[in-house]
Amino acid sequence: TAERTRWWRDDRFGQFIHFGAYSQLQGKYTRPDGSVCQDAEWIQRNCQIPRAEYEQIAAKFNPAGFDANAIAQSAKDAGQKYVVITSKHHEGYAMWPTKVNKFNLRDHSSFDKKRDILAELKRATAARDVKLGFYYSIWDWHDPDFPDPATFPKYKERMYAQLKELVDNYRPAVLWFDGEWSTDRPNNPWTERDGEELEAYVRSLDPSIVVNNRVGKRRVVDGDTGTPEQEIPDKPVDGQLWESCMTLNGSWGYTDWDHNWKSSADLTRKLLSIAGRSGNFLLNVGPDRNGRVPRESIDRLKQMGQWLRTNGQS
Ligand code: FUL
Repeated sequence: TAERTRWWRDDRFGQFIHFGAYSQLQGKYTRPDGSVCQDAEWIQRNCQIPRAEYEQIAAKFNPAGFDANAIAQSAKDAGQKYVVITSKHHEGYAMWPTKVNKFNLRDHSSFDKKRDILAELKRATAARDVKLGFYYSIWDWHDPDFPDPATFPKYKERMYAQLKELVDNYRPAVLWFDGEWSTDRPNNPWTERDGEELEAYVRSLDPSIVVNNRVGKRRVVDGDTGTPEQEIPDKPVDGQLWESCMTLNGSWGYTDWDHNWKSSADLTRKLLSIAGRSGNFLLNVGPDRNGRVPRESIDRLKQMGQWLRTNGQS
């Protein structure tokens, strides 16, 4: 762990990116009766969008404005040393041209078939000496084999195959798992054993990848790093590396209605307080349906970077 996490412990500050088919809705779903339901990356579940309709929405997804260079540069300017983007969130939609299924940005979208945004981001970050990692949700709302204990092993095989694609094709520095707490499998939850197996599998693919504790049951022995969410822990767990992930407003995925932005002074104080407790800060942006990061987010990152440079912290 010590060797593997050296860069991660030095770097302290990263950029989280929540981007998926849910971004197409920009936080709003109009029900057949005309009423509007609001949510972000959880919109499919929380607004009970029928599966077929969600698939139609995903088929329209065309983030032509996604600009990997602008994103990597925004991280660089902010003093962020790594970027972690959602490769697949709970909705099950893969953001790279996976061969495992068709529910992905190449085969199920209106996007340019020649583009691969993870490959673009890999190139753009590498060119700026910024590391790239992937969020990957174990919980999958789209795969019919996920909730059923009898078929779960088939799902698991596909998940393993997708992870191998991600590692082989993009050499990520981090794998940030999530959704191990799925409520779709109450009697057959993701077990300690499942987590240990998955972690061992990732190590076998590439032992240098930093893995978070949501790979398993969030015990200190699971993965390399703890994952407090939307909070700065008073008393970090003794001996555990940790990373607070946080939103810039109140949402992970893009919405056109959440204007509850934290100030850059507040964010800078949070970064300092986290770093002072030997933690990392993973600060989130959510690109819109076109792939563009909101101006409010870019401004805040820029201001944080300016403060860090002026005060000799970057
Ligand atoms: C949670 C997820 O359910 C949220 O959508 C988000 O991705 C957050 C970072 O982790 O578990």
